[in-house]
This record gives sequence, C-alpha cells and structure tokens, in this order.
Amino acid sequence: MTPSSKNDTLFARAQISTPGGVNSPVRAFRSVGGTPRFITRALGPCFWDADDKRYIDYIGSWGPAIVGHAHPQVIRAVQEAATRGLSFGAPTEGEIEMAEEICRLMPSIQQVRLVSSGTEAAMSALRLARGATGRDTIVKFEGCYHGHADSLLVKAGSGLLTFGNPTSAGVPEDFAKHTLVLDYNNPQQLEEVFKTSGDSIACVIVEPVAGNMNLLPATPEFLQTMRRLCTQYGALLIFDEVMSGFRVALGGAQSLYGIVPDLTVLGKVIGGGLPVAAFGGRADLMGNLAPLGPVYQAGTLSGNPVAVAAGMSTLKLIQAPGFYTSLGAQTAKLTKGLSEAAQLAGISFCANSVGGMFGLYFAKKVPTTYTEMMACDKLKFNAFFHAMLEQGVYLAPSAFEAGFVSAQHDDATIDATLAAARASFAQL
Ligand code: KE4
Repeated sequence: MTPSSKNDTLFARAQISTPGGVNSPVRAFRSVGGTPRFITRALGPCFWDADDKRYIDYIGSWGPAIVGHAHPQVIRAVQEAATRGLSFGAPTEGEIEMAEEICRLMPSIQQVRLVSSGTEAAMSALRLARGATGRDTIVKFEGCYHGHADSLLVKAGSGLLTFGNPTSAGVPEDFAKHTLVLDYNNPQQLEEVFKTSGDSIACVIVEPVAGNMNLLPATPEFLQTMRRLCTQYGALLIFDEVMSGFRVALGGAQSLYGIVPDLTVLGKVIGGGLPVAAFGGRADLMGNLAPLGPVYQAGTLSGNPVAVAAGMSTLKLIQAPGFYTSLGAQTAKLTKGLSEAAQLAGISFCANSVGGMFGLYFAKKVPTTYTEMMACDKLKFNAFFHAMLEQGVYLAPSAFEAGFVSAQHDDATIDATLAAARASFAQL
C-alpha cells in the first residue's frame, strides 16, 4: 500500500470512533493483514476504493449483489419507494408481495416473517423451534455460521456429546450448554447423538451449502440422515439459506438436494443489498408466533418498504430465463481457469463452486470436512489475496470465506481475473 493511500488515512481515522475501524469484523482484513479498502462506489461487477482504484469484486456484499452492483432497475425501485416515505411502522402491500414471492419460490415455506438481518432471522427461528417443541437443546455444526445470537456463538466442546463452549466473551455457559456442536458431513455422529439425546433436541440448524468456513457443500447422505432423524425424533430441521438461498439455485439448496426443511432462514439476496432477511416454513409452526401464539418476535424496521423494494426488484431479476445457468457457467469458468493457472505455476490449489458461489483452497484436494478445510494453506491464500488485490481483484479477505459471482461478471471480467491470477500465482 503506498504511504499516501487514502485507505490508510481513513482506516486510522475510523479506528478512533469505531472498534477495529469497521462495523463487521471480517471487513478489517485481520485474517489476511494489511489495510482494508474503503469503498466509494460500485457498479456491475466492480467497485472503487478511496484511491479511486477499481477492483473486480468477488464478495458482492457477501452475497446480496447477485445482479451486480447498482443495477438500474434496483436503484429505480429504491428511489421510487423512498419518495413515498422511508418507514411507517405499519403494514404495507409490498410486504405481502414479498412474502407471497418467497412462498412461491420456496414451496417448503408456507408462511414467512420478514426481519432485518440474518442473525435476527436465525435467532428467531431457533426461538420458534424451542417454543414449538418445548425442548431446549439445539444442534449446529462446527464451521457453520448462523449470525451472532448467543446460542449460536458456540464451538465444539470436549467429549463425545461435544456440548458447546462459548466462542465469544459475554455468552453465559448456561446458554452454550444447550447447544450441541457436531461435525459437518458426519452422518454417523449425528445418528449416535440422536440415539442418546434425540428426545431433547428442539432443532438442527445447518447451512446446506456451507459458506462460512469457505465453500463446503453438504453430502446428500448428511442432509438425508438429518431429515430422517429430525422426523423420527420430533425435532425441527432448519436450513440456514441466508447465503445459499437464491444464490446456488432459484429454489435455494433445498431445491438442489430435494430436502424439505421445517423452517428456512433467508437473507442477503432477498434484500438486494438493503436490510431484509426472513424466516419461514410450515404454517402450523409459524402460527406459534406473536400475535397469534406464545413465541414473541418483533422489529421496528421489519419489512421496511424501501428495503423490500430493493429485494423485490432483485427477486424479479433473478427469475430471468437462464439466469442461474449463466451464473453457474461463469462461476465454473472462473474456478476452472484459476485451477489451470495454479497448475501452470506448480501451486497446490483447487477450487469448487455451487451455482454463483465458489471456494478456493490451497490444498491438493477439495475439502469435504471442517478438519480438512482447516488444513488448507492459509498463508499461501493470504499471499495470493494480496497479489490479486494489487492486480485489481478483490477476493474475500479470509481463507475461510466463500466467494460470489454476479450476473454482471461477463467473459471479459472473468478473463481479466484469470490474467491477474496467472500473474499472482507466479509470485507465490
Ligand atoms: P447477518 O446477520 O450478517 O445479516 O447474517 C448472518 C448470517 C447467517 N447465516 C449465514 C449462513 C450467513 O452467511 C450469515 C452472514 N454471513 C457473513 C459472511 N461470512 C456476513 C459477513 C459479515 O459478517 O460481515
């Protein structure tokens, strides 16, 4: 980074008034080192930093920018909505339209409630599962992230049952002890745990295509076992599709795997870049929510009309004929090209993709478990990250995050990325 960089100046200034200088930790570049880029504007597949340097963007706001940044139809929808007022604290027709669209696109969702973040959606889904079943124990998987609600900031504890230990200060042991943390893609372990504790399990929450330990798709057997055991023991299956929803396919991961969850958590794409998230599922479960039932959940800005306008406009654009065929093809072209470039440079590297999300691994083979993922060469990734950044390509600033392609990442954009990769791999 040149000493005169405006990013350095802004970062130094930001750290005075905001912890770590950022409003979400991953943005601080602490995993990869260096100075975060302060973005000034974005368009299509690109954004520009405070030094007016252009980057091809592969985080897309961590998923929401699937149609590309500042899409004219989305911007127009937001502008039109904003002229009618920003927030009313009263119901609007737009919320009905979004709820109907989500239910139509994801048939497992018979009723849905809109909220403002994925964290809020996952937290509410957990409370609903506990309220509907009268049980306290929840099951999650190491490496999956479902937002920062207390019950979910838990890592595998010691011992077979792996009762959780907090991953964050401020989470009481009494909260963590109700969270079982198991191994992703380990159906045998799941079977054992249900045999001993199944009757006390309120729900299993899983990212069906995990994107928060880098990209790690579930095996069909893992999800099928989960579905069977939840049904058998009266536990609820919650698919956290905040990242995979409308990203890996129009119907989300549940449509790819043919699994019907009891509840689904959504976010990111359904807001198109503005704060919209949601949780929904079987109507008999959703009927437990206030004002109908005993499970309380609320939000001042839930279903915000301007945010819903951005989300609805995005949901319309992703239903264009061939949208996912093209998105998947472009993403596969990227990962194939990166693997070829690494091979040319003699670098141990592989890549994977599902729909419009991808994973890059400095390893000999694509990881299928959390342990294999943690064994990937993080230092090599960090060096590659910075070499690409200098070349004007912005990857996720962590070896353990997924990447995202938008509908605007055309052949020229992918080819420019691959040229940057060839130069970057040569430096490793
Ligand atoms: P938010 O509260 O950040 O809107 O959503 C939490 C969440 C829930 N579930 C899944 C599967 C998620 O991926 C997320 C958030 N994803 C991260 C990306 N690793 C958001 C980026 C950030 O934390 O700044």
